[in-house]
Amino acid sequence: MENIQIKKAFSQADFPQEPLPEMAFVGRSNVGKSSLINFVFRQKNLCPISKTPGKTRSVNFYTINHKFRIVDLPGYGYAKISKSIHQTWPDMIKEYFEHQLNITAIFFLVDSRRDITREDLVLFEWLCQYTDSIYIVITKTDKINQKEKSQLTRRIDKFTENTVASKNIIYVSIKSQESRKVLLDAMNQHL
Ligand SMILES: Nc1nc2c(ncn2[C@@H]2O[C@H](COP(=O)(O)OP(=O)(O)O)[C@@H](O)[C@H]2O)c(=O)[nH]1
Ligand SMILES: [Mg+2]
Repeated sequence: MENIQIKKAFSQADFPQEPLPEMAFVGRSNVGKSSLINFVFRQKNLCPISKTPGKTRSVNFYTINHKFRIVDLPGYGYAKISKSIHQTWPDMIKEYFEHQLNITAIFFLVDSRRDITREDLVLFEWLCQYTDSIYIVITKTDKINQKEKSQLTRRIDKFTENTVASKNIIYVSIKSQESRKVLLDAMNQHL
């Protein structure tokens, strides 16, 4: 059983000071970020799952066995009035990437049933400056069939060609134990 310590940060001043490898999870609100973190660490309520998108405003740090951290960033893309692309990114996403220096990998989550938008691409490209180890994690794959999966793969190939992520695409579902193993294997490479 893992030892997990949780720290919620509402401002940069609350970010953990002790340098440990950090793996950041980024994704649109409701993409399945909290569910996936709970699933990987076999916890029921480590990350609260919400029916109301856009609720989490804090950066949540989960320190695992005093060895590394999983960082659950606020979901983006949820704004009642969105004036520009960047205004739908919570400020804390920017603060996190600009201040934490031990980011060893980024997991960029995309919902298998939603179209990849221009907003996703802008954020993805911006994130690429912070690490060479960026994974595209396609979530909720239990909801799509084989044909939809191939279509999705083609679209993703198109936007990742010439980027570091082209070989790091992971398909996951919290209903598949294999997904858990695949994710843990990827994380293990960045401890
Ligand atoms: N079918 C299915 N539903 C999922 C999966 N992962 C998450 N969900 C559902 O998607 C919704 C949003 O999940 P949540 O983890 O709160 O998303 P977050 O906003 O990105 O943290 C919840 O209703 C989850 O039960 C999955 O792999 N398969
Ligand atoms: Mg969440």
